[in-house]
Amino acid sequence: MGFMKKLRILFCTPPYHPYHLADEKVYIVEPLQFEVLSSLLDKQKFEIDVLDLRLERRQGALEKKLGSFHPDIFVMNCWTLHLNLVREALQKVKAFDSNIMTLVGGEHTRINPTDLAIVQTDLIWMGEGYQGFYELMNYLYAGDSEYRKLNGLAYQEDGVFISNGQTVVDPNFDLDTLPFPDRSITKRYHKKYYHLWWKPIVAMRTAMGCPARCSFCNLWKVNVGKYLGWSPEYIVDYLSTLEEPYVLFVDDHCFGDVERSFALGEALLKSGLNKQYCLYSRADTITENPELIELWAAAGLKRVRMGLESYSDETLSNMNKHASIDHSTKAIKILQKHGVLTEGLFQIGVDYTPENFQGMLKYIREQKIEVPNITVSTPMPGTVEYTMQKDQIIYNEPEYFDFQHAVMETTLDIKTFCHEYSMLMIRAQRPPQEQIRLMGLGKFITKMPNFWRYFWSLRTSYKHYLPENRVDSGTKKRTDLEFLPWVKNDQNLEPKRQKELKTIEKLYQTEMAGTHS
Ligand code: B12
Ligand code: SF4
Repeated sequence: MGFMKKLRILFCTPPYHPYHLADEKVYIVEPLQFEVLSSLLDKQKFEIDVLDLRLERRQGALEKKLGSFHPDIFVMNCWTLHLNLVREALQKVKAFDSNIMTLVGGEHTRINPTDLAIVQTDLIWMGEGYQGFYELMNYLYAGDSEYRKLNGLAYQEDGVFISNGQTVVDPNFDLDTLPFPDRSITKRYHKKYYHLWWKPIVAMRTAMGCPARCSFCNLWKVNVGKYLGWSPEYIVDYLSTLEEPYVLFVDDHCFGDVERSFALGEALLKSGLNKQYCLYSRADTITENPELIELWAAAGLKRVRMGLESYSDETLSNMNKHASIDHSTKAIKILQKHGVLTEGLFQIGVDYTPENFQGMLKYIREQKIEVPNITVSTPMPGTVEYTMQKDQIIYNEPEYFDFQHAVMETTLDIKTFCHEYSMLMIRAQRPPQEQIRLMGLGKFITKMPNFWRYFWSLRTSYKHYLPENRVDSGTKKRTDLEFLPWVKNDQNLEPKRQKELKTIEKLYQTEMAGTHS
């Protein structure tokens, strides 16, 4: 196809699903992935708009936007829990106008692209978009079929999907040459984005990947397991362009390269930006580098989202966490010493008994963890745990994969499990007077009711476990979807690329077979 005028691209986020428990009650953060993709495009050729369906919750919002903007290309991102929502949106788009080209990428298409190999999808992107997306769009603009050769792309042709395999960022690629994320496309939503009581908040990525290898996580698998980051100068330059007082660094492990972390801390301190930062970090990095926290606290670090996972060393070891309860406890103390809040990320097991719930509560209370964030251990597609436990999954509809539903049989009956889970969240909260001190009275009054609604929703979530949704129910699902065959394009590949694809496939192993079709 050849386009003479500007191509209209509509980027669309999936909405929250009624089953998603940590939804707008807790956070809505900007779709950084679209800002990144937009930044790569030539605005002489493309007209871009964004529809954030987490904010535009009125019935028919998508259809209305399709009518007013009428895109040439409709782009969505898809995580595992979004699969059905994305499929539904694509069906709507094609029903509105079958000529609109549909393109999907994101976390789930990196892991299990075949789950979107449906008639309504034209193109699937697998992996990071920093390299390749620009070429893809330029080829489409020029009506040049050469786009079919791009790494990272799967395209529908003659009733099959032809896949060129996942793309990875070249480790020699200088990330600092990339333009800043294009926040002009989300401008009308900026004041509406928040994370807990921080509003308005901006999201920034300073690094990709993680040097650790936890069995329940697949974030370390991006870019063939390498940790890649932007320079402190680039990060500070971008932050200087932003008005928002709060910044969420979305990196999987922001302190993954300790030397860089010190340099970044220094640069932030020197910059005098006067912003408040929240980031993700492993506990052992903090324990081993307490001066890093001292430096960062001086630069504005206020909150660390730390994967503490459990109160038991045995469980941590089973998760291949390579960190102990001793690390967790020491890291919490270091953060507290410097006035940085610990957002402790924990997982409860489906085998939990009342004693286990008590054990976790005891640990959280003893450590005085300011922001306990407790999820349900879930074998996510693409992880080692998934490979080991996939036969035990009894609820495999994508909506359940939000880390807040038990996708495997629970030891307790499900109603008791949800009750215990909800009570744990409630009991783990710090006393109101302390919370008022942490977030201020105004925020406490406006935000707390939502948080309590969220805790309460955990209690009633047992209602989501419908018998007909069980794998063994014999119910036939989603008969309205037609899946197409998936063919790997391994013609004329350079030896380097062949080797890369083999390594990627090994990393993901059986997951590539498709889990949710
Ligand atoms: C920030 C964040 C959020 C924000 C939302 C941000 C957003 N963009 O919408 C908030 C805090 C709201 C959030 C909530 C949740 N999150 Co979250 N979140 C993240 C986090 C930390 C960073 C995402 C991000 O912005 N990355 C930076 C951007 C630039 O990278 P990216 O999204 O990967 O995009 C790149 C490529 O993937 C690609 N790409 C992406 N989309 C597309 C589309 C096309 C067409 C193309 C070509 C390319 C492309 O291009 C980009 C540049 O290379 C990730 C961890 C991670 N590393 O991804 C988890 C993550 C995405 N979250 C996850 C989950 C499970 C959740 C929650 C369920 C957690 C919970 N229980 O509350 C909820 C679900 C909310 C919902 N219902 O949608 C999981 C998803 C797992 C999976 N396999 O699907 C992740 C991967 C974390 C994890 N532990 O594994 N999250
Ligand atoms: S430390 Fe965090 S990001 Fe790194 S592999 Fe483990 S869970 Fe994933």
